This record gives sequence, structure tokens and C-alpha cells, in this order.
Amino acid sequence: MQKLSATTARGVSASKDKKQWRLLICLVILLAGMVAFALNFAKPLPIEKTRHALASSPNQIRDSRLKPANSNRVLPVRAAFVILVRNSELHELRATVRQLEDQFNSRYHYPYVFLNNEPFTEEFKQAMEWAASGDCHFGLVPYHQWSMPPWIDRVRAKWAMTMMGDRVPYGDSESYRRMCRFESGFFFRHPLLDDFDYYWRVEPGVEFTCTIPYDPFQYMVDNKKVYGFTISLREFPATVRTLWQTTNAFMAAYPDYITPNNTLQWATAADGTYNMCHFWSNFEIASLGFFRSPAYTAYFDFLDRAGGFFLERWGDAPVHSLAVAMFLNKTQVHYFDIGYFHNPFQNCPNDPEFNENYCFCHANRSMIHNLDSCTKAWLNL
Ligand SMILES: Nc1nc2c(ncn2[C@@H]2O[C@H](COP(=O)(O)OP(=O)(O)OP(=O)(O)O)[C@@H](O)[C@H]2O)c(=O)[nH]1
Ligand SMILES: [Mg+2]
Repeated sequence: MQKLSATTARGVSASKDKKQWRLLICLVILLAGMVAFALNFAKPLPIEKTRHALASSPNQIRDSRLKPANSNRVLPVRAAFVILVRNSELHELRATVRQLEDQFNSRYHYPYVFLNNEPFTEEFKQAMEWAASGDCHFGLVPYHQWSMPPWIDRVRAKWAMTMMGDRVPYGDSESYRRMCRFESGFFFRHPLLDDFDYYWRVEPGVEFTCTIPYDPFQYMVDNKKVYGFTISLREFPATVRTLWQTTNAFMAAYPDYITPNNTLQWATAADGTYNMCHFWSNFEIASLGFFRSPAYTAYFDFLDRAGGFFLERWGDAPVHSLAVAMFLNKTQVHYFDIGYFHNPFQNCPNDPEFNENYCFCHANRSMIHNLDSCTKAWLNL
């Protein structure tokens, strides 16, 4: 009896031991799992990693390649080409820069500022240095200027993108929205632009289809122009559903910023709503002081707070254009009749003699003749 109870007692304690071991093993597995989980989440995402690495490496944030031949040259205007571009667009941009040099800059040597949300590759920098006759500056866009600001409801924004889908170009793209926000509110604040008063925006793949026999920057200065465009057209209404009402709310909040001789009528439909007219901002020659002004930065901040860059798909073109319409009078804005092509539209000078001698575009295909252009309406203001 005693023997039996001893055996039973041993059996009970052995099974207790087994249970304890199992429990221990489970605990160890659970603990290991938790550690692995925590480590995985603590690990920075690749983009974060890049950001931290870059923040501590000033050479990557700005890298200037100066041409010795330009060292004693004094530029007539403190101006530069400004190009936001990805490394993958190198070949399209090389063609564009070569054309811009042939048609204009090989006589002036204005510098270039290339901006990117990722570090430029050495291959990209070398290709641009070879193509450009002006100094080349390569800059990195700070991460907070290339992201959704914290006050945006991410779930709502994602839903808006999904709903827009492919109904309009880039309707579902978050990166396109980041680009539009950057081009609306931040490009002019990049430290590489601190030395310049005017800028000419260029995009990879655009073409300059005529010789430019004068200096557009000098023209801006001599004629007190603040903003220059070459193509205007109408925006997709779905992308700017509340931009007009937000702009009106801004005007009500900051009436002192609105110029008495403004050109808002150019952007206003007969029923008082937005008629969707805007200057196509892939080509812009403008005063940086205009964008840096208290009026423009207050307007951008107001729009940014309203969230439409992400909750809708506000483009930098209507934003720049409405700012021009509110803050400038007609004489401060210039239509540059320059030979220019950005797929699918173009501007081609009308003057037959000039066209024959200096262009390779068809004047009758110029956007100004298209019913969707707002340039004639602008000129007739
Ligand atoms: N570095 C960088 N540049 C970008 C990015 N997205 C757009 N860009 C640049 O921003 C400018 C505008 O972008 P685009 O894709 O040309 O936009 P768009 O002119 O409205 O449309 P399409 O030219 O018709 O595609 C161009 O100079 C692009 O190279 C991006 O994610 N990173
Ligand atoms: Mg483009």
C-alpha cells in the first residue's frame, strides 16, 4: 500500500515536472517571439533609415559641382533652373537639358538646382554636369516636406485616394500628392535657392522647340514681372473640389493680402465658382520673392492645414495660379511665347518668320488655339 502510494506520488511529481517543463518551454518560446516581434518593429523602415543617415551627412544634403570656366563670370540675374527629379528620370532630363542648353543657356550659363527626395546617384550627377554649361547644385528634400503632415487623417486620405482611383491622372497616388505639396509650399525654401531671386522650373522630358534669342530672366527684371507662364488650361474638377471655397475662406481671413487690381476674375466662372483655369506650372519663370512673401506662405499654410493636398489632390498648378490671381495685377504676369512641349500640350510661337527660322514646332498645334486654354482669356483681361 505504502509502495503503491510512493509510486503514485512519484508519478504525480513526474507529471508535475513534465507540466512545469512544458510551461517553461512555452514561456521561453513566447518570450523569444516577443523579443523578435519587438526587434522587428524597433528596426527603422528603409525610408527612415535613409532619412537618419542623410540627416547626419551634410554632403548629401547639398553637393555643388562648380564649373571653373564660370568662376569669374557675373550672372546678369541671380537666377537658376530648378528641377525636381528622380534618379530614374536621368535620360529624359539629359535630353531636356541638352535642348535647353542649345536653345538658350549655352549663351548665358545660368546654374541648375536639382532636387530629389532621395540622394542623387553619382551617375546622375555626372550626366548633369556634362550636359549643363552652368554650375550644378544637387539637393535633398527634407523628409518633413515630403510626407503627409501629422494633422491629416491618414485613413480618410487613403480612402480618398482609393475612391479617386484612376478617374483622374495620379488619382490614387500618394507620392504625386507629396510632390504637389512640395512644389506648392517648399521648393522655394530649399537652402540651395537662398542665393537666387528668380527661378525657371524645368521637368524631365520637356522640349524647348525654338531658339530663345533673349534672356527671359533679364526680361522679368527689366519689365518688373513677377510670374511668367507659357501654357494655361483647365484643371480636373474632381481634384480641387474644395480648393475654391478654401481660397475664399483664406481671402475672408486675410483681406489685406489681396491686391486691389487682382486678376481673380480670370479664374471665376459666371456663377462665381472656380472655372478651373490655371497656368501649367511645369513651365514657370518666376520671382522667388513672390513665393517667399508673407501673403503666399500664409496662403500655403492655410491650404496645408485644410488638408486638400491629401484629402483631395490639389495640384501645385492651381495653387500657384490662384495665388497669382489674388496677389498680383495683370502687368506683373507675363505670357512667354516660347517654343515648349510637355506631353500632351505645347506652346508654339505664332510669328511665321520667327517660327520658320528658329523653331521645329507647328504653330497651329499650339495650346493657345485649344478651347481648354485660358491664355486668350488672360490676354483679354
Ligand atoms: N524626386 C522626385 N521627383 C518627382 C517625384 N514625383 C514627381 N517628381 C518630379 O516632379 C515633377 C512633376 O511630376 P510629373 O510626374 O511630371 O507630374 P505631371 O507633370 O503632373 O504629370 P506627367 O508629366 O504627365 O507625368 C517632375 O519634375 C518629376 O520629375 C518623386 O517621387 N520624386
Ligand atoms: Mg510632368
